[in-house]
Amino acid sequence: MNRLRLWLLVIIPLSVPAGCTREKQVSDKSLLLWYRQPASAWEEALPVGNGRLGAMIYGNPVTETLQLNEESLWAGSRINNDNPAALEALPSLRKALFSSHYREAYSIAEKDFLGTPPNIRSYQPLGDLTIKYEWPDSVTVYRRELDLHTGIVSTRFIVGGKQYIQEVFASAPDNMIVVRVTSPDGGLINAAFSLSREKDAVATITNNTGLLEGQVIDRDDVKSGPGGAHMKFAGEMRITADRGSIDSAKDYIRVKGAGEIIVRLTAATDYNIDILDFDRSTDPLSECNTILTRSDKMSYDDLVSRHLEEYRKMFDRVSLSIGQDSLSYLPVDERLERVRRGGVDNSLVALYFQYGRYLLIASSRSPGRLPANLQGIWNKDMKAPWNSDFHTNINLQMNYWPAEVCNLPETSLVLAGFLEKLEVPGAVTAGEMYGSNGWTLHHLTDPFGRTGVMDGVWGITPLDGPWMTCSLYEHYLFTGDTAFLRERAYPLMKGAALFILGFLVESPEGYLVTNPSHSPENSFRDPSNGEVSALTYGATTDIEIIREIFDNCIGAASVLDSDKEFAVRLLETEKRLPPVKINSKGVIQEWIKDFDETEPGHRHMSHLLGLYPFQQFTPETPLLYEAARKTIERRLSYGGGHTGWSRAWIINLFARLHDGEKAWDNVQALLRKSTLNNLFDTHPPFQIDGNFGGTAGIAEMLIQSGKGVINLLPAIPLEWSNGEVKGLCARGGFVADIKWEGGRVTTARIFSSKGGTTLVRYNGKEQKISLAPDQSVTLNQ
Ligand code: FUC
Repeated sequence: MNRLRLWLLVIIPLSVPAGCTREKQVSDKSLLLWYRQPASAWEEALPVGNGRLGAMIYGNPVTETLQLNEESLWAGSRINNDNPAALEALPSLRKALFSSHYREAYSIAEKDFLGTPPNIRSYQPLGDLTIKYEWPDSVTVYRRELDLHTGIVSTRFIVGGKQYIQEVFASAPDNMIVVRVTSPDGGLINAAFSLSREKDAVATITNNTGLLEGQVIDRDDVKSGPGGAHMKFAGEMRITADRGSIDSAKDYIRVKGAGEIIVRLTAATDYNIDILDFDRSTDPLSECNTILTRSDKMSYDDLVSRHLEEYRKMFDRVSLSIGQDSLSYLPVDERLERVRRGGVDNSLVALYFQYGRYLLIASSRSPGRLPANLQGIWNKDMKAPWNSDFHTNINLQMNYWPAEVCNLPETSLVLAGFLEKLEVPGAVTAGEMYGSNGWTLHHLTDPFGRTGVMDGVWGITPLDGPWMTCSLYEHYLFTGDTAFLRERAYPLMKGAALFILGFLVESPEGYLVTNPSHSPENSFRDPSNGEVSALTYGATTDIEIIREIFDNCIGAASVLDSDKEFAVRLLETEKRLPPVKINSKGVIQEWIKDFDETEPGHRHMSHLLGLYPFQQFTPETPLLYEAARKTIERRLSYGGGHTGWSRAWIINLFARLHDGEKAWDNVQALLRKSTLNNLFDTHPPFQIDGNFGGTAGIAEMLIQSGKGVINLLPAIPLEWSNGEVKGLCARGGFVADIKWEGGRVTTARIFSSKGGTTLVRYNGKEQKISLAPDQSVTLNQ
């Protein structure tokens, strides 16, 4: 058995593999995440994904691991977890909150509102593909990389003077993960391949095929629901080699003396999103068979070209360079270390930005049907942190913040598809718990569509369903797709508005308010007795969400020329909402009263939704805009932004305040404090929302758009004085390419897909442009 003794003797640029065209394999150095050593932990491994299947590749040339995921492999089962006592208890809960009897409110909420059961189960890994290589000598020169331009992870090393290359990618068109091992120097490869899983699965081998078949066995648990034999799943790999032999042993496939080995691997479950449940009419193994058989006759080059054609169509739409790329000769972990020590590496920022786009493509596109969860699609744990769930009080929303502006609108359609399914259980929750119409959900859900209250009293966030619909209207605003608005978005948006209309009640002050209500996941002190409470009525976040949903519905009704009376009803209701207030500290007041927060540096800043992602606090509302700035500064002064996603949000908030320097400070802090060596965001631990929020924030520093206005370089920091970005989208169906020097736009090309008129703000001036469909204009300094 060979031991890996020395990873790096010299850094030698390893040559391009034979059999692949240079064009396919080599791209811009600035788009490489490269390393001198294999991953020693999961957080250093490199991800690939096709929206449905994911793999984390360690790049170990002796014992290689591909940790595998399939998006729908979850523990649990479909249950209605609405607390049946909620509706009857609602009047007494409301009364207690209106009269500031917080302790009593808490007891009612805890007894009658928590979900039955109150938790969900976890997203689970599919298993591992292990490759045990047998080399005649030690591995010497080594390098591994993820090339964002191709979506291919390659590991290159030299053994006995010959170079070997392992390449891995996840193909969407062929619905599988592909591994190829080859040697451009004619070296021969001996390796053993096996599939395994920690539990609930059996691996078998027949000839050149490895199978993993299983079923999630859940134990009864009062917290997460009934036990039983739940999700069925299967994985299958087929191995081919150009020469040598392939033998099967009990639990592995051994290939000897091959010049090229190709592994095609896929997986399936019996999950059916249409019913948010397992579907025993689906046989996961035969699904795998069908998928792999389709490509039995394809060559590696066929598989690569089909993958590249599909992947690049999305990835290549946007490019970004910020100044000179002078550090890509260094591996990413070393570059990150420099930044952690206070260094500046703007091209690492550009790489981080593109990596966020890559991760969204990899975790949210067809053939996937579930949106990116808390870890995108990559999870190694049977019981993941926060179950790797769909968290809907900021995290799932944040996952999709870059989708439109970063020119990946199809990724948000996956989210839209899931919301359409959630509407069904969400309508039951709206009626059963709150006696309202429409639909809603609380602060998290799973693929089985649990929409009751989860986790604890602080999970009582009845407006999280409505908040989720904002991304639908954004998709329309960016793309101008009225068919999508009419057929898919508006019905869900209207359902959310109907829920709100039926949920609002009159407060002692005479406003229409939400009750119960809660500013995620913060709490306050009751000034009369110092008691701490999270629940209240009319928290500021709810007011902002309601305004947004109502305005979106009013806008949609006007575009679609329908529902005029409904729009009037929304307008009239909006007038009766409490105003967003500025409190005695000069910051946006988080609750209906000027309470002191128990955690002034809290990671959530839900009362700032009005600044980002919404556009309710703008320079046109100077008092609120200024108070919003003070709100962030206050949070930061008490240690805010300590989780990756919170830091990422702060970048977006400062970008909206047109404060490039502060936005940049927080980009630096995100890289310094909340980024792992494989550039995954860390909460800690790994949580992907910070990657997506960070990517959106960088875009927001370069372009912003609102009603009839596009703002170029609205928050450009001094440190980014020169650069070029291509392909960022603006509301109204516009796409912008911007080149700048000394912080000022030198040229900007604005393209319109639908035709339209907009103001463009740049270099302190404003220019009106009118474009026909598919027309563009170039603006100069
Ligand atoms: C929210 C956050 C936590 C974490 C969890 C998944 O509840 O408050 O920080 O991100 O989601």
